[in-house]
Amino acid sequence: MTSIKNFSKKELLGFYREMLLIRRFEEKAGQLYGMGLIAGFCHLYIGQEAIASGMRHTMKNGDKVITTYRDHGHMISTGSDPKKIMAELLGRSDGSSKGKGGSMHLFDFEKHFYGGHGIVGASVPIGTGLAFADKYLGNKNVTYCYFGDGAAHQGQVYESFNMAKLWNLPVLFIIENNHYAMGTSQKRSSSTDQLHKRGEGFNIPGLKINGMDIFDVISEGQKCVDFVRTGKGPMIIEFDTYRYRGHSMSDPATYRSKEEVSCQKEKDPIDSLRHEILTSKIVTENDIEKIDEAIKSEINEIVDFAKNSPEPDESELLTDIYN
Ligand SMILES: Cc1ncc(C[n+]2csc(CCOP(=O)(O)OP(=O)(O)O)c2C)c(N)n1
Ligand SMILES: [Mg+2]
Repeated sequence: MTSIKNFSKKELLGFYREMLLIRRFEEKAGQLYGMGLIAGFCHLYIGQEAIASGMRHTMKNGDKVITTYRDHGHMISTGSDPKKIMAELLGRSDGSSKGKGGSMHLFDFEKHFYGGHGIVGASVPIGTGLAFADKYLGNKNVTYCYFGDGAAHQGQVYESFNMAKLWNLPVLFIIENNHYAMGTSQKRSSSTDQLHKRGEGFNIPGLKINGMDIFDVISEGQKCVDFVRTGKGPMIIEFDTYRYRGHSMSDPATYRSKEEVSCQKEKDPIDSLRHEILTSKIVTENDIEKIDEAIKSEINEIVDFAKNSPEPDESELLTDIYN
C-alpha cells in the first residue's frame, strides 16, 4: 500500500504546493467572476485537486491530457503557466488562447494539454484520436482522457470505447465521478453507481479509486497507467470525488444539503495531506505556513499579470477561427 513513506520530502511538498495552488487559483477565479472580471461560463475544480495532481505524478514526457470545461486545475497540473490561464479567463490577449477562448477553451500544445471542451463527452472521441496518433507513430505515450459521471452516459463515449479496444489504443479513460451532472445527482440519473464497469461489454477493464486521497490516486492510478503503457489497450478509472461548489458560477447548488457537503469536506485532499505531512514530521507548521504565504503572493502576481494584460485587438476578431 502506497503511503507517505513512499515519497521524498520534495515530492510531498510538491503535491501540497500544487494542490493548494489549484485551490487558491480557483477561489480567486470565483471572486473575479463575482466582480464581473470574468464573463461567460466558469466551472471550478475545488475538491477534485488530488486527481489532477496525483495522476500528473504518473505521467511521462509526451503523455497527453484532455478534459472537459472543468479544466483550470488540469492545465495547471501540466505545468502550464497559471498567469496565462488567468489571463485567458479574463479574456486578455496574453491568455493561453489569446483571450478568445475563455475558461472552457484552455489549450497548451507545448505541454500536451489538448483542452478544455464545452461539449459534454467530446473529450472522449478526441482523446481516443490522440491515442490513435500515438499508436500510429509507435511511441509509448498514454493519453489521459478525463470526463464526468454525467458524460459517462453519452453515446459517443461508447463508440470510442469500441474503437479504443478494437485497436488496443493507449488511452486511459478517467471518469471524475463527483456525483452530480449540473443539478442532477447520479442517484437520480444512473442505472448503476459502478461507472468503472461500463467498459465490460467492450472488454475494457476498469477500477474504482478514491479520488480524495493523493496517495490512493497515485498508487492505484499507476497500475492502470502501466497496463495501458505496456500495450494492453485502454483502461477505465472511476475516481470517487466531490465538487464543493455549484456546477458553474451561476449555480447556488441548493439541490444538496449542507450536511452532505460538509461531510464530503471532511475528506478534503489538501487538509489530509497537510495533516499527514505534519504528523509524520516532514516539515513544521511554520514551514507549511510559509508555503501557504508563498502561494498567496503567487496568486496576487497571477492576478496582476492578467489584469494588466490588454484585451485582444479588434483586428484579432477573425483570426484563429474556422471559416
Ligand atoms: C452535449 C451537451 N449536453 C449538455 C450540455 C450541458 N451541460 C454542461 S455540463 C453538464 C453536466 C455534465 O456533468 P458531468 O459529466 O458529471 O461533469 P461535471 O460537471 O460534474 O464535472 C451538462 C448537462 C453540454 N455542455 N453538452
Ligand atoms: Mg459530475
